[in-house]
Amino acid sequence: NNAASARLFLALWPDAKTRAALWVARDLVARTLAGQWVKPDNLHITLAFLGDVAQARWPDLVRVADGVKTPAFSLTLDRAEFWPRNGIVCLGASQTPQPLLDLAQGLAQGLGRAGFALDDRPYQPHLTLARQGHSDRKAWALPEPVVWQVAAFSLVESRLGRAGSAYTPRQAWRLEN
Ligand code: 2AM
Repeated sequence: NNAASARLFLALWPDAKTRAALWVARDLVARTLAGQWVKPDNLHITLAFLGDVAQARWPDLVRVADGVKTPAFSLTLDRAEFWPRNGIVCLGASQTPQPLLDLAQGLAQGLGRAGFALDDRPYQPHLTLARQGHSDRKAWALPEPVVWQVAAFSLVESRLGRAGSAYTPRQAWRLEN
């Protein structure tokens, strides 16, 4: 990473209250299985992963985000999942709100039109709790779902440090009420 570019992604970034609730759920899940746990400040749901973006492209990115008009929505994370394919332990929703899908799709389309390279895997909203996980179960219900009032999305920078990745929100966009 040099100063002229940054590793970026667009994400749902939890407010303090939601982050605290996520941490409670994470503690419960952490009791039952092993993995490399994500730090509390890093918890998020990716909307679109951009990778290294040159500074000169930032205005184009902002324009795409400005152009997306989706309503605010409520997201209920009610299940934990283990994905044996890549070892990810995450929270998910048994009911994905349509505005979340619209938001991710709107961003992907706008970014594609603006010439940003995105991976073409189908969007699967998830909040990663741990990587390199091990579990016998593939999915289970959370005793207490986390209800997240999603009112904004963020452009987040990822920097690799000695203590692992640190994610910093750089800009936020409010969803329409
Ligand atoms: P993950 O949690 O499933 O690993 C920062 O790396 C965020 O971007 C993570 O939430 C990660 O998802 C997500 N992401 C999506 N596509 C990615 C990719 N191709 N490479 C790295 N991270 C990606």
